[in-house]
Amino acid sequence: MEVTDVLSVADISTALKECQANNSFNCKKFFMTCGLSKKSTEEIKKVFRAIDDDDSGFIEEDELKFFLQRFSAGARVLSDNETRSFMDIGDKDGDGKLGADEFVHLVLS
Ligand SMILES: [Ca+2]
Repeated sequence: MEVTDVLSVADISTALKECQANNSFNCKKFFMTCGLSKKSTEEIKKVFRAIDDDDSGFIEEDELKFFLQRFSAGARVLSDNETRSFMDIGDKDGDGKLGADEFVHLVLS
């Protein structure tokens, strides 16, 4: 499964350009621009599984760091601050990782 099965390459490229500068990543803006926030729960879960590289059922902080590279191999790595604030916004139950339902909620909220 590739994220491009769900999202268009052009929309992904626009979303990546918006957060090219260091520390400019905003997950809400990214989900909006890449088109993910308009997708169905099932499609969002497909993207979740693409980001959950080790198939643990959760996106951990070390996977979140490479979030942008799941969309395009040449994209940058998120900074520690960006990774932490992304996790803080999405991790509703405070277990330090993102579950599929937390991810869907974050994308659609
Ligand atoms: Ca994982």
